[in-house]
Amino acid sequence: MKITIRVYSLVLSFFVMLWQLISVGVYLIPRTWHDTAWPAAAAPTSVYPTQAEAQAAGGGWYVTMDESFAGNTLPAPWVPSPHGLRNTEYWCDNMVDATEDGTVKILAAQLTDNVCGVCPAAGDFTSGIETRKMVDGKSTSTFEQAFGYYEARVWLPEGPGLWAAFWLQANAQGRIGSYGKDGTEVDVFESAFRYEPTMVGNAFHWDGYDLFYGTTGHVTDTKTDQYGGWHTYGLLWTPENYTFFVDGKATWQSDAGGVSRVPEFLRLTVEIRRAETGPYGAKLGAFQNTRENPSVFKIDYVKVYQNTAFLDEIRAPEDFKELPVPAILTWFQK
Ligand SMILES: [Ca+2]
Repeated sequence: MKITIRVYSLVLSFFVMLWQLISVGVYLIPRTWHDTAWPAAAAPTSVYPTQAEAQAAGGGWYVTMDESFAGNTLPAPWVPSPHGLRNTEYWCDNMVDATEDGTVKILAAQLTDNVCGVCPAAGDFTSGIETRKMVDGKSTSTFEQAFGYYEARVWLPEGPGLWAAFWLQANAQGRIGSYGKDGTEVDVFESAFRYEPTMVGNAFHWDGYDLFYGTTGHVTDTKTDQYGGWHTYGLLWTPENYTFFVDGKATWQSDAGGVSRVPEFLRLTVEIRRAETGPYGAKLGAFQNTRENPSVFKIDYVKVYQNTAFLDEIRAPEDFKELPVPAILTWFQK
């Protein structure tokens, strides 16, 4: 009986692997990890601070978001990340502070006295800001865009165990098939390298996060300490590829997942780890912050540009065929 089960499970494993290869194809194979800097691509960066200057400069660029968080409340279309348990930490509106000095601050702290009406009183708390909210249980963008140039100026949280990120996400990221063309998580930066402070991570994730999951990542040594000061992180997303920038310098280029063609929303978030290892296998350190420690992720501005040359290439998720997943295979998913 045991042998029979083992044979069945081997046969099933073979078909699961075959399905993965068909579904994810060559994108499961890691691409070359580059350490050399890429030549500067034709991104507008912040040299075009206003719509008038962007348009006057030509090249088809125009401003779609220019948010410097100058007021004392979080401005639309930005909203706090949804309340809830993320991994071991709670994301809570109480950890988003937009009230002072022209920045939005994402706090992180271990608390015993949290009061928000949703989360428990005790635990690890942090949050993020994003341009989507949950409407009737459905992820709905308050701002979204396909292609363009995206840049944030931020001050990374300096405490151990904290992992800040600027990322784009598609409401349809979990659609199986079409690789990442019908929606890819694009990580403009991930600060997972507190003990290698010159490193910056970038990654793509598509076709969900389970059985059919596809991913490619990259770590850049910027040779500059990313902590203790302001830095800009940028993404130029064209129909051909993605180019990442740190402080205006191109660091990596990739067409992983076949390049998303669908509008995506923006997120700037902090996650907490009490394990030593974070993403990219990097040592993150165990979170040990309290309110008194330097655990603040500061966001000074987010700027987004579009280019008239990209508009004809924008698609809806429904323009792509979604592969049906046989029920027996969903059993293997988490
Ligand atoms: Ca897909």
